Amino acid sequence: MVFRKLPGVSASGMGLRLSQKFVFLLFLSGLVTLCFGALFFLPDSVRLKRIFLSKTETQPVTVGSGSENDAREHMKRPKEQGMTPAKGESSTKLKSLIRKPSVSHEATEERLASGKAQEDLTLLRLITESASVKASSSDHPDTFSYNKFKGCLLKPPLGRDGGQTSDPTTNERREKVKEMMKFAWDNYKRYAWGKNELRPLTKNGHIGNMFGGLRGASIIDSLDTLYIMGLMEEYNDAKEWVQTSLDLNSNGEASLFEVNIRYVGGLLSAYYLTGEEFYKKKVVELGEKLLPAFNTPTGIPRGVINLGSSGTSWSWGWASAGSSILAEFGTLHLEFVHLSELSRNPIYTEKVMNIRKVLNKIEKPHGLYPNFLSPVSGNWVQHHVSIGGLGDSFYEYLIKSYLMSDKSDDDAKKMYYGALEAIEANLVQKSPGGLTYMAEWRGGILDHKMGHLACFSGGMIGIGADDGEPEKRQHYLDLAAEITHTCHESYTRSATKLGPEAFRFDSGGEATATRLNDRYYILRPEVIESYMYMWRLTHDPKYREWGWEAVQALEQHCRVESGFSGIRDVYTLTASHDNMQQSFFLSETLKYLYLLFSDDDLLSLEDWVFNTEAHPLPIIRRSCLEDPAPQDKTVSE
Ligand code: DMJ
Repeated sequence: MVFRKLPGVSASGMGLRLSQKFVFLLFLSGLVTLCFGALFFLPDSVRLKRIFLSKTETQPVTVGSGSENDAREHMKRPKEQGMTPAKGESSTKLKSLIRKPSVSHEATEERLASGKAQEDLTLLRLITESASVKASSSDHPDTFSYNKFKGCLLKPPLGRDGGQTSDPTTNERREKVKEMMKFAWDNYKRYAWGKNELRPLTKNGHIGNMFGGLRGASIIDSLDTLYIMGLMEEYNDAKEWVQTSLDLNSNGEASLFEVNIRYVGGLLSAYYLTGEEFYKKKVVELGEKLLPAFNTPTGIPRGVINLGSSGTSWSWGWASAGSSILAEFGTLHLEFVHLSELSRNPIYTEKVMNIRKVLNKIEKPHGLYPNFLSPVSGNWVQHHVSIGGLGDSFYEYLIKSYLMSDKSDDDAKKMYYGALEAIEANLVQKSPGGLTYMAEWRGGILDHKMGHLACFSGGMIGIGADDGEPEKRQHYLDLAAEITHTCHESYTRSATKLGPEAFRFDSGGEATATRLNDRYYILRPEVIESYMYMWRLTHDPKYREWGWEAVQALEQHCRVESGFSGIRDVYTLTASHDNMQQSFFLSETLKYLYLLFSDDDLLSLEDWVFNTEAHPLPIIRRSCLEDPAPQDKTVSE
């Protein structure tokens, strides 16, 4: 016994004074704590830790490719970053804890006795800590369920009869468009297979430098078009190429925007339409490679990214003072939200929500969004505003984000209608001949020019009309129709009946290109895109007629022996082809034409939004997707 009676000190009980007892107890409890803590340093401490910690905390990092840079660090399990676990047992378990509060008293006691209550508490702590991002991750089951997704669609994706109409003329036209697609595809396959685009005059492939060494842009862009047209042999060739030959381990410099809208968008659509798991795997793998572009002081991504392991990014050399471009960083939202949806990793959504936060914080001149923004300071670099090139799809993605969220993304809605109001107040003009157009704005001075790219805005304003203020709905629909009419005029006023790259409303011109270098047409879709939306919204037969005029003009002036080509001058009948079959001709121009001549239930707008490359992405019906009841209403084709 180490205790002994000290001389001159009064004793009590065991012969120790009260103060001595206190010192002894203090010593004892210190000793116990020390011994207990030391257990954690023993080699076999993992077993002990398992008693006290949730499994998630002890599992090794399995997601992501290393720690070369910040973005890839984010790809590790979110728990390590102090975020909600995006997937894994703890969130699922917690959900069950929370959703089943009626656990019996006996069961609770049993868990207490077995020490499991501690685990429960740890799990509860985790969910409390992560409450801020709970909605984007822990409410999700571990993996995306394709069947459940399909059960949440209101209509079969391909409609009742593949979208075939009961009108024979419309069907013939639809068949014609399908034949054009087959012709474009067959020639691509024959002369440019695996390259990015077909050069139809020289009968070879084009690689270009937009996709950072990625190949097969025309294949990825065609997957969904081939599929909805029922060109199954061709679709299967495309699918097989993606499975066996789409190599994502490229080390080149890519446009973040182009890779996102074409590759990410194309793969996402292919997955949602077919349920083939390899598309999902590929697209998430590709999504990871895009994340380093967001490593800037503001989180606004730069335009160019190295897809290799360095993940370095920079701004386009031609963009003002190292700025990022509105239409580029503003055209990621739809795809990135779906990347989070499929991967169960909230990082993608967080990245695009941050862009929105930055945009909401800065002051907008007259409520307008200029085209160039510094990713370093978060300030506008120039006051050039355009609904055409450099700005266009940013506006498109605001309204489509709202629609894709099943009308729950109120921020997007607010930003869209706010922007539209500013556009109407500052940019929308009426020509002396009565044509409504969108001018460009340069620091308060109007440039009375409208780009072909800006012609998408007829469709955009159309699809947003119904959710505007009640008293403005008809006005928006009228505005959409007027702009679509103006864009059609830009076609009818040319010799070829195809529209120029840009048309003007000054120097005596009305909806015509007055400058030589604006006269070209590169198989762009925007005018036809607006016809398609306006047809769906109004069923005015003129839109189908206008689409048919475009088909005839494409056949006459752009079809060559081995594919379709852009032309250098829409005002002359002496053909001068540019020798390029753009991949967006397959994904957008021909798809929108096909949809125009189909029933509305082919890729119904009740279920789908199209990304800016016309790849259909499903509306996310959160309440249905998260309904724990099994889906039994799987929609059949
Ligand atoms: C396409 O790649 C997309 O529509 C993009 O938003 C704008 N340009 C082309 C088509 O013109």
